[in-house]
Amino acid sequence: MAFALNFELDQLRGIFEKKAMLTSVVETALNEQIAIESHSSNAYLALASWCDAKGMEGAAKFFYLQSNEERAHMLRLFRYINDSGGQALTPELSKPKTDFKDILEAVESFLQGELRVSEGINTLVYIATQEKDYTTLNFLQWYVAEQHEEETTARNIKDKINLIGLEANGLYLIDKEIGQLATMALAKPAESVQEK
Ligand code: OFO
Repeated sequence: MAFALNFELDQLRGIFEKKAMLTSVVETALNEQIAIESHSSNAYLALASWCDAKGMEGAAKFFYLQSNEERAHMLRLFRYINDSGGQALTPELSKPKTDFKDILEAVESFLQGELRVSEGINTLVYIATQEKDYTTLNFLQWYVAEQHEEETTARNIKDKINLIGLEANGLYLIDKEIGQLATMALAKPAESVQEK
């Protein structure tokens, strides 16, 4: 009788517990990346708010969008960890920088943020390779491509600011240029990552 009961309990556990497919090293590294993406989302929200307060509507639109994208990247990691039998951890938020000398400093902080994200992704790729976790390696390829794109965008905006300059109506033109990037991004199909 006791044997039959234990057998049934084991079967029930099998239904409710997903088999862990991640090593604890990979799961910890993925959770660390969640914290990085979450911080980026928060930092870009602060950037958007600073632009809004300075009357730069185009740049504000761009950074609000970037903030949403980073949250989507964080959720993609959440889903992956939990779908792989691990547990995604909601990260603690550190206070982001909320004031900037000018739009050039704001964009520089965006570029530095993206470089930090790329560093995190590269570390994850290294760890997944060491752990021979080829499924995670495959999952990370999307992030590798995304980071290449985002770093290029940040560098292009910085180059444009340096080219146009902040004098005369430069700020107006820069704001318009950055706003156009947001409009173009919004015209693309939305990210397919959703909260459960
Ligand atoms: Fe998710 O950090 Fe850039 O895109």
